[in-house]
Amino acid sequence: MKFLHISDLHIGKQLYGYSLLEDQWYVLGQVLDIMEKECPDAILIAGDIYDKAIPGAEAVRLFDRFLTKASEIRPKTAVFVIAGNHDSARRIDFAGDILCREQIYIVGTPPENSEQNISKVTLTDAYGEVDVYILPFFKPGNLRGLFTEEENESYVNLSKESGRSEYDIYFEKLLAREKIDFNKRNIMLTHQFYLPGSGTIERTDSEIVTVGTIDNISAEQLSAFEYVAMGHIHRPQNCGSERMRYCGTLMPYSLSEEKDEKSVTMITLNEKGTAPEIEMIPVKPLRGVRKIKGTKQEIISAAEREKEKADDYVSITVTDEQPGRFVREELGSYFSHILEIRFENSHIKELIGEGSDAPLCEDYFEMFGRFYEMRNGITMSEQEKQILAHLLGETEEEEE
Ligand SMILES: [Mn+2]
Repeated sequence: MKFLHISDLHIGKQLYGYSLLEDQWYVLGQVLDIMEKECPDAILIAGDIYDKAIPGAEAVRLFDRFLTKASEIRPKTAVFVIAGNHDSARRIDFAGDILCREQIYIVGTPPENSEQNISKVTLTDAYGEVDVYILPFFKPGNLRGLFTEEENESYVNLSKESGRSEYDIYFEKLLAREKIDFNKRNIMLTHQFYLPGSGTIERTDSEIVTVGTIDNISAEQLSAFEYVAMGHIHRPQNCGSERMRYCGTLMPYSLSEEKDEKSVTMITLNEKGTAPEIEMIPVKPLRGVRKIKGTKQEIISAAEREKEKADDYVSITVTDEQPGRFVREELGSYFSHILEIRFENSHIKELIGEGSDAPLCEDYFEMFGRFYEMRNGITMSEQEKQILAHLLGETEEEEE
């Protein structure tokens, strides 16, 4: 049985104010092509469908289009979708009971009371049955209704005494309620912060990072599953084992992902007891995300040589001592998607000190002056100072 695994679509996300919808459709189009070519039995979408709990209309339309196209592919591919921490669980649940008739299994809300279990769908191939567990993102508070008051109290105490996170303990209790048949092959689709037994996880700047280890879960709790399709971490990587994997995003969502190779993970399950075959199928972004540094002339010469990269999302650091006043306008004719322009020269180093933060000052006029110098590498002109003084005067009046 063959599965594709993707996650963290973050449809509707913006990068420094640029809409990424066109880029997102471009990579989702490649996913549809891979589905056509590889004919998987199912695609697993491991959470963070949207970037926000209330996504924009265009974002919803884009995912609707993807599901429609996916459902038209023959032979039929089952689609499994869970909510991530960025999604609204209840909104993701919309029309779930109807969609499952099309073999689109969307689960937003984790089990909430003692009657409910983790959603499960059983698929069959020549080697027998595969149970797919569909567990959307949960916080410990979402699972309290599954247990008695005394149990909940004891779990919280256990967390305090043992130093294990409440997430880790609640996940253990959640799994223990399921009657998982490990004579069969089992798949888990999940969106939590799992950590491997040893080693670490490589994070990126496009995830929301929580402080410390408040939300981590030991991935070893899932070691008896044939494959665990994880979402949440944006850089593709295994979580302690080949069979537990964060597939990562389909495209870079921060400058820290400049060198990431994005892909769709393909999993082939054979007979129970044999290791699954794992393959990464590369996905190319419509536009790259990259950092550029040099003098204006160096940057422009490189841009002229590499015209095909003119539409990349770029963070540019200009190192000229006298960069001039219209750097953004000048570079704007070579790059269509400038994320930011930074300056680095002796003047700025003197201002902020090598490797130290700029000193705080109380005076708004002086503070803005420093900011201006840092951004532009030159001081304000007399006319600009007058404009600033006028604006500061206005805001002071408003505050009163
Ligand atoms: Mn995410």
